[in-house]
Amino acid sequence: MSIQTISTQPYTDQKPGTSGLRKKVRVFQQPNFLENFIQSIFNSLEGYQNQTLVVGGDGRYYNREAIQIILKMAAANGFGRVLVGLDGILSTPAASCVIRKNDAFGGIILSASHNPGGPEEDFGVKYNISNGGPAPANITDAIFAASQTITEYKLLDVSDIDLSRVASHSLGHMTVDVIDSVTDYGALMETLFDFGQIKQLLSGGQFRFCMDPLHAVTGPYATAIFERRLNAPAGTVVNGVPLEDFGGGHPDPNLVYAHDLVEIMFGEDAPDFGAASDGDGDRNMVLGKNFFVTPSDSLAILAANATLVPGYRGGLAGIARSMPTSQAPDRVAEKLGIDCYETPTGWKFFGNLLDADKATLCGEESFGTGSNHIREKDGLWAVLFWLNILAVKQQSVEDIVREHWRTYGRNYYSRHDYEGVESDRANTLITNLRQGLSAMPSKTFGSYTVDYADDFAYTDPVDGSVAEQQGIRIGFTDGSRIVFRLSGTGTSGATLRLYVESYEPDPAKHDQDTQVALADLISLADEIAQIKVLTGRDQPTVIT
Ligand code: VG1
Ligand code: CO
Repeated sequence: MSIQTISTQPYTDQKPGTSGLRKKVRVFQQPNFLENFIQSIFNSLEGYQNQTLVVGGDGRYYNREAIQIILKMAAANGFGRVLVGLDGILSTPAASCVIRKNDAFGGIILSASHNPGGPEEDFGVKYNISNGGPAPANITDAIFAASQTITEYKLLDVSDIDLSRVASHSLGHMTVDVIDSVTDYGALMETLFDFGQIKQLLSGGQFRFCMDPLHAVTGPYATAIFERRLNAPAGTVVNGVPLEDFGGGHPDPNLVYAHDLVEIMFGEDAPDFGAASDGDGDRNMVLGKNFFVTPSDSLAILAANATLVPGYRGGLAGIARSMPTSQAPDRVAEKLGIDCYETPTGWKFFGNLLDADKATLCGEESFGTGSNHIREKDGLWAVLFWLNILAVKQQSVEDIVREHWRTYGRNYYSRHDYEGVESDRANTLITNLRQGLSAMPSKTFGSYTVDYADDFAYTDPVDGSVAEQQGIRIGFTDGSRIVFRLSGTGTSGATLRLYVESYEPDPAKHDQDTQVALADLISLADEIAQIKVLTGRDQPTVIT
């Protein structure tokens, strides 16, 4: 058993995006590509000798091979212990939980989240720090810088470890503990929610619930927690076995990709509550009987009802939402007399707010909700939160949402994605918008007058770090907004995201179809950004 030092050369394309490094599997399989990136992570860190590292992934194609490589590299680089999920499986929220619970130095999560999996699809690597959250920009910048000058990496020359049983192994001087993927996470959930009451709801025979993990990592967690621990009937969890290619689908919980669930929830004799989660288990979609809850509304409703749930009985310190997320949570914060922070897209921007106890609940419009219990968004947590509220209030999902709108007004909200656009065209569109910003204020478009127009910049209130160029915002005097930004998680071409929001206080006008309610703003967005002309697309690829 010896430490090998292997010569290598930099790859130029190892810059992490919104959430880690995401590439096609074939790119990761190039000689030394994964090894370079892992060694670059280690090279950019200090003080990890003999410390604990957590490793796990969403089970997608190449997960197991990557984990064996990472274990051998961690051992050769001097880590003392690695905790790895059984079969290499850890959901993103579970990894965050395990890092925090075991005082680990950090963690490596293997996932491309909601992107498809399989030999021709996507893979990803993300580094999380000791608070359990995604590495902030200064660390990901350092990793990228290290990847540009790398000359060698270290690997322990040993055979693979058996990840299929919970057991402890020695790898040189390092210990590898294969841990049950669900135990720590399940125990944490039990401290936050009223499991007794949820159990009564789920096992009473009256209330019907359907959970669809889309053949991704949440399957084992959902089955263990809902069906085994909370006595939900067998079959409550559908598509619950993680597959390397997610059954060929997009493990993305929205109305387009979670079609099985959508059919059930909008079909005849639909269950009372339905939910789906994404590839790595950090996203959630929540549905009532024939009713869709937007992620922005979901965050607002969880916040407004938080004191019904044991873990949040003491109230919230604050709320944080990403900039493109609707302003529905702001209205709840205002009523509660707490702050609502507006951050750039990506969970890494919530870490400091959570650590400093400035925010308790956080959320993004992209089906992400979470709290200070960990430092990642958490799909199953959101589902349990809703179940706890439903168990207490004994109302339907739709009634709860409509009651919320009556109290706070309704924020009509939609996101239009233009996927796979040529990068040059997408960049031109954003550059043009940027150049037009200064001339925008006070301009009128039909009944809309521009109140402000900027390229969103964020100063972290805790460490003062600044993030610029985080999305073009155009706000109108009636409170409506359109936002444009380019995705930082795609693996081919560019994805343009258009976010549109308007506010309707009048309950008599809360029954409109979202796309109809937003139609004027949507055509205005096209007029301002010339989306059709510049992307060459007539319509978005996905509307959520
Ligand atoms: C997208 C979402 C963003 C989310 C990120 C990671 O990023 O918009 O809100 O934090 O994915 O989510 P982008 O840059 O493509 O818009 V996940 O579930 O992929 O870890
Ligand atoms: Co995800």
